[in-house]
Parts: sequence; structure tokens; C-alpha cells
Amino acid sequence: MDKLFITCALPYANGPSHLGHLRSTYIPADIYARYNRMKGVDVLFVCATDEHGTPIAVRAEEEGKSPLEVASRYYNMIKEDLDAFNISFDNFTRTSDPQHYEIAQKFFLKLYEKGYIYEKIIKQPYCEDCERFLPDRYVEGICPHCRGEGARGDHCETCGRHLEPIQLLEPKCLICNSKPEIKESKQYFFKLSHFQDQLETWIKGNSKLPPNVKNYALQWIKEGLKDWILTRDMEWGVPVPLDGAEGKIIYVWGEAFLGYISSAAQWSQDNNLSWRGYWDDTAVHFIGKDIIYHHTIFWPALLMGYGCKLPDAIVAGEYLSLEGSKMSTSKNWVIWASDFLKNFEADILRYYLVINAPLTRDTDFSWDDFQRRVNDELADVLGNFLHRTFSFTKRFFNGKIPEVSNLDELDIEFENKIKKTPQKVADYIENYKFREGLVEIIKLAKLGNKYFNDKEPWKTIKTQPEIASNCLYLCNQLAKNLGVMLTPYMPSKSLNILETMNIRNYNRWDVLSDLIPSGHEINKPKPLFSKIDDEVIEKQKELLYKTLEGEFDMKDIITIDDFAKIDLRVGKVIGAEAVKGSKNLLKLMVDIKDKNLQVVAGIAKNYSPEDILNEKVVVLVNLEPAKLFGIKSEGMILATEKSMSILTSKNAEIGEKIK
Ligand code: B3M
Ligand code: ZN
Repeated sequence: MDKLFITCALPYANGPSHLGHLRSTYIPADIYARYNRMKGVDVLFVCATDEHGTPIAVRAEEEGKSPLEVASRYYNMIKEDLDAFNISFDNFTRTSDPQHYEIAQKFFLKLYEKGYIYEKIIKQPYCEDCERFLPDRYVEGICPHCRGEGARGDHCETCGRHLEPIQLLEPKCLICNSKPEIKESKQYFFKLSHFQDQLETWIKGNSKLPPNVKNYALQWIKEGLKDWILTRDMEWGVPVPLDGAEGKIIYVWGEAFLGYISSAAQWSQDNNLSWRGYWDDTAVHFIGKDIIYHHTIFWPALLMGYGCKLPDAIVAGEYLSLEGSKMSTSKNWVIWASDFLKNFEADILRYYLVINAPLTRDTDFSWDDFQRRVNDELADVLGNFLHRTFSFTKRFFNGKIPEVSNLDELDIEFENKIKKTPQKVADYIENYKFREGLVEIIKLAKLGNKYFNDKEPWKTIKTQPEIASNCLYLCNQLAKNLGVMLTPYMPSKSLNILETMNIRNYNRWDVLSDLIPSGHEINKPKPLFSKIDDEVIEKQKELLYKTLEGEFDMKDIITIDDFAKIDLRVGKVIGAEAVKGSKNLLKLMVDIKDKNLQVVAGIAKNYSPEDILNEKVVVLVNLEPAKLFGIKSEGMILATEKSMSILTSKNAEIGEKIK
């Protein structure tokens, strides 16, 4: 491989970036891009914002702005977020760019001319009041599969199924709330079914597809592929480039992929170079697991139809949850990239999100675990090793790499480990096992500390200076290699390490086999990684859990009608347990006479531990089971601080039904 085309899934321009995006897609892709550049591969790393689709159009309508204005706002935010996290794109454009329109239309036309796109009349919801068809999110109703309410024309949040607008029960126009009619309309379909066998052969024969991606893809192939509707009756989007298709646009998933190409084409123009050689050599897509279908089935089929080389690998990052519960941007249960940077450095998060779990597994962000890893691993292992190496060199060797002679067995063993690790790390990164690579690096830093301790240079410097000198010679070699190997993972921190060591031109993987000569002078060391204080973490947790309190306040508000329907009991709190990571959330054990319930309660300060121990806290519970932020709750506390004290003083009978 000489040239490498790397892409990240195009973020929708309808919200800023959060930790989930960074974890599944951008950080892994950036590690891969930086590593390959260090190996001398000619890398083209591109991305763009995905600016079409109904969520953006609906949002614009709600805000009274044009979709382009909304998209521009988020393009700027996302670009800033990704820059701040050091994602080293060669180009980051937008799918609203005219060149993208041109490329996407040409692509569509060619598929049409080759007979892979056909017309078909279908029934679609049409709003008489708004005088338009209602694609995707423009219509809401009840899901025909699970009866979930608030299902959208393209997707049901309750059961997760894909829907067609026409399937919704009790449909309503999202804009004016009226009931749509059903009207016939002509749409264009892509013959996905035609590529079933070809896709199967390609997926089975592709050794570069990671197993998680391959398994999903084969599963869908087995279920059988259906043709895809490729157009919408809507204004915002890339117009269908055919006569008689006025008012129709290409469905967002029918053109977004071309963003990879249009971003590269823009780069080509800006740099007077061609992108083709990159795609034709090796192309790797980094995506989140929710769009594996699109990238292993739909996009390759489009490319087969067009007659173009397929991507070589598709790397899918799995989900990131937050403090044990699914992230939700609508509930603000999320950490935004820009908020994170108000308190911490980008590299610290890059480290944490990679070391936390393999990319192919779901994982969780928790503030406590984040603090633990930063303090125990970055500060105590890596930071400590580097700092003691540099300050010792400064103090006892005038800041110069000491001489080396007569290495003993321990030195040689240590030196071998230093020499062997780079290849291991390289193999892992080349196979998209970014966590495993990073673990090797940290293991080596740990070994460095052990070696330093065993050699006791602070003692031997006086008695057997040769031992201390060999020790610091080797520790400096390791420090350099740590700085180099960490470059793809933590680019700024690595730069700091190598600047401290007064090393330039380090940005190549092959410098790992070089040795810094004795006599080379290093700069004055500065501490590289500091510990995070408990108060800082508590503050973050407090901010996050504030969103939950809002949830609970809402539930406390009930109407008279609701009140008549609910099963409200007097209960006694007989136990309480803090929910990990939360200051406010408690799991209460509540006795309602005939049974005990587990109830999640939101406001911890209302429950004094002493009163609970003495079984003095009496509450009102609505026996309505729920799952709150991932925790099973068999009821809802329907009492505020005040009503609880009234109940306590009134000596209410436990189990009593209140009406
Ligand atoms: N815009 C974002 C997503 O579904 C979507 C990706 C397009 S990649 C061509 O994660
Ligand atoms: Zn309407």
C-alpha cells in the first residue's frame, strides 16, 4: 500500500459533536491516519458534514430559518469540535457544496442510464393544508409493529424498526397537525436486490472486514435484500437530475456517500493532485455501528452498479453509553465535545476513549472511571516514568543522555522489550486494534517504572555510577519511543514529550529503531500529566445529573385526571443505596406492606441516612414500573420534601391506598 484513502462517517449538521461520535469514529480514524502517515504512506483523510435529510429541514422550519442556515451553524461547530480534538483531516467540506451536487447527480444519472434505477408509483401521505407530500420525519403516528406512540415516518424509537411513512397508524402532519391524505406519487428505486449474490461474494471474500462488521452484513444478506426508494418529494436536497422529476430530491442516503468523493475532489482542486490513486489503492471507512448496513450493503451495491472499485475495509465503532445509560441528545444525557474541553485537554479524552474498551465492543463513559484511569495510568505510570527520567537526567547528568557500557542481564532484557514493542503496536494499529496497541505502550511504561525502581539510580549514582548511567541511558531511549509511539494516540502530549527531549523530526515510525546518542542534551522537564481532583469530577457529575432532576420534576406534576387513575400507596423506606456516579440518584427499597419495591428516587438530600436506618421515612409511591436511566424502578415517588414530612407526622399506615 502506497496511498490510503480514509474517511469518517459524515456527521449530520444538526447538532454539535459529542463523546459518542469521537469514540466510535473520529478518534480511531485519526489514529489510523496519523500512524500511516508516520509509516510513510501517502494518506488522504477526508470528511464533510451531511447537510440534507428531514431532521435538518424540520428543524429549520421550526426555527423559521433556511435549512442552509441551520446546517451552516452546525458545520462551523462540528468543524471546531473536530479541530479541537486534533482530527487531522486533509479536507472537511459540506454536502451542500455545489460540487457535491454535481458529483451526486452524475452518479445518480449513470446508475439510471445503466438501468439500476427505475420508476414506480407508490402511495404516500400528503398534507392538503400544507400542500405537500410528507416524507420521513414530516409525519408522525403510531408504530404498526409495537404500537409505540410518536413513531416517525422513517423510524420507530420504541422498537427501533425502520418504517415507511405510509405504514403509520393515526398519522399526523408534523407541521400543521392535520391528518394527511394518501396520494400516489412517482418515486425512483434502486435495484438493491439485483446485487444480492455479488455482495455476498464480496463480503465473504473480504479478509479486511472486521468480524463484527462481517457478521452483521452476512445476516442482512441472509434475510434477503429489497430495493431501496431513492427519492423524496421535498425541496431541501440534491435535485433528481431527470426530466419529469421536478420537486423531487435524491434521498439523503443516496447522495451522502458521494460526500467522501466530493470532499476528496475539493482537496484535489485545492492541491492540484488527483484523489483517484488513493481510492484505487486502498480505501477505509470509519463509521459507527448503526450504519454498518448502509456501508456494507447499500454503498457497495451503488458502487457495483456504477462500476467502481469497492472500499477495502469498513471499521465500525460500537456505542458509548454515559454513566451506564444510553446517551440521549434530546434528554441532554450527553457530554458535548466542547463542554469537555472547558475542563480537560483533548488528548486525555483520546486516551480514555481508546483504552476504555476495544472498538468492537460497547462501552461506557463514567466520570469516576475517567478520573481513575487518568490518575492511575497517565499520571502515576506514564507521567511518573517520564518525569523521573527527565528530572534525574537533568539533575545528575547535566541534562545529557549518559554514557552506556557493560549492560547487565536486566538492562538487556529491558532493552529487548523496548526494541520489540513498536512492531507489536504497529501490528495492532494496522488491524484496527487501537486499544490493544495502547495497552502495550502503557505496559512498557509500567515496566520502565519497575526497571527504574530495581536499578535504584538515586543510590547507585554515588556508589556504582555505571549502573545509574546505563539505567538513565535506557530510560531515555524508552521515553523517546513512548513519545513516538503515542503520537497517533495523543499528538499534543507526544509533541511535549519529544520537545522536552529536544528531538525534532520524530514524526516517523522508523525513528523508533534509532538511539539517542550519549551526550544529547534534553530540555528542562515540565510535568506532563497531572491528576484530576475529586472536586473537579464531582462538579462534572453534578452538572450531568442536573438533567435528571428535570426529568423527575416533570414526573412530580400530575393532573387530577391522572390522580384518579394511579395506584398510590404509602410506603416506608427501609433501605437506600447510592447510584454509582450520581450525587442525587438513589435506589430506595420501599416497604408497602404486601411487598418491597425497588424505586429510583432523584433527590438524595430529601432522604437522611439516619432517618432511613430508623425506618422513619414515609413516602407516597405510584406503583408504576419504569426504567430510569438504565435502572429498574418499580414505582415513582410522588412526594416532595414537604408532603413527606406531613406523612411522617401523620403516622400514615404503611400500604394504605391513597385516593
Ligand atoms: N450522516 C450520520 C450517521 O448516521 C450519517 C452518516 C453518513 S455517511 C455517508 O451516523
Ligand atoms: Zn400539514
